[in-house]
Amino acid sequence: MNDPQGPLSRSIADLYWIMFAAAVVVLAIVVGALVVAGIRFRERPGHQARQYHGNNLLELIWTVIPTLMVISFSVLSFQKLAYVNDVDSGAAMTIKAEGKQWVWGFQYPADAKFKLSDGSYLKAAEELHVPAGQKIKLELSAVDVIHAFYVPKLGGQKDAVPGRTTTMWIQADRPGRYVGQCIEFCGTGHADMLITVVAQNPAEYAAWQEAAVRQANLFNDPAVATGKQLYTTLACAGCHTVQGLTGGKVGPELTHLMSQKTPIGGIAGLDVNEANLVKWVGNAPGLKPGVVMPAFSKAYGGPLDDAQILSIVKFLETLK
Ligand code: HEC
Ligand SMILES: [Cu+2]
Repeated sequence: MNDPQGPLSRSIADLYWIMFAAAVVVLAIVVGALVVAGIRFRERPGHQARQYHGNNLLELIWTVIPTLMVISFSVLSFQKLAYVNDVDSGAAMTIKAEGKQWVWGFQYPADAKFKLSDGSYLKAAEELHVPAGQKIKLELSAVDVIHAFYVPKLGGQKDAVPGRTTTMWIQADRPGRYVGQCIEFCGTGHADMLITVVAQNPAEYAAWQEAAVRQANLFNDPAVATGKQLYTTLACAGCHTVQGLTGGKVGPELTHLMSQKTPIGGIAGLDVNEANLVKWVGNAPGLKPGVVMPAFSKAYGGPLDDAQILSIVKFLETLK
């Protein structure tokens, strides 16, 4: 909150600092007067402390000034509330954020850009991508208990309540990663219920959105399901680990295969991509004589046809 990175959080912080400054001034005056009075009017040799009963001027001052202060704070707050609650005007897009023990899920708008091959629209968890410099409306809901959305640098906080929809908005001045947190205690995993908002400039945003849709479509591809089925039922499972799926120890772990920088089998030039994976799974010994991984392509005496190999590779491509 003391490092606002967008118009909404800045406007909230501004109001906060005005109130804080006023509170500091009041504190200084009250404590100052207390100290001065304590020293000046104390009982001491040659000075007799006196009892006062009422002082109209003083009482007027300390009634009128605080009243005026409270009224001006109220006016400022109500003005600000109108700005904070205006989620619609000028909003570039609406994203649904759903709180669930203990993760935030994000549903991107029903816009052609976010459309997936199965007709649904892009979804993600924990990380929310937004265009920098644009107002984003959030529609909050909750599945189980009350959660609250809060990314301090980009906006205020708002509860996500089961059974209803609440709205808020966020905006980032500049590209960057902004961290936030569920701010309503929601159970044992509450502290892990993190939010990362990634604000990007238009070109980066378009690139991310295209890649995210492509990646999500991989999972919608029926070939991926077939490939996963083949991978788990064939010998692959006995030799390779994919976390959460298989635990083989003979070959290298494949959990993050697609993020791997080294080429397949360590063979120079055989970078990890679809075409090379098809070759490798089809006929590993042909590419690396002596390797224990057998050839899987029928063409090399294995059990699988080209379509089956391609679907295994489609599944491997989901391992990021
Ligand atoms: C008998 C054990 C065995 C079986 C069965 C097996 N592999 Fe392998 N696999 C290996 C070994 C060992 C390597 C490492 C080869 C090397 O780098 O020399 C490997 C390498 C790989 C690689 C390249 C990994 C990398 O980082 O270089 C992929 C991808 C792969 N296997 C996928 C599969 C798939 C898919 C199947 C099932 C269709 C399968 N493997 C079946 C043992 C096996
Ligand atoms: Cu929560």
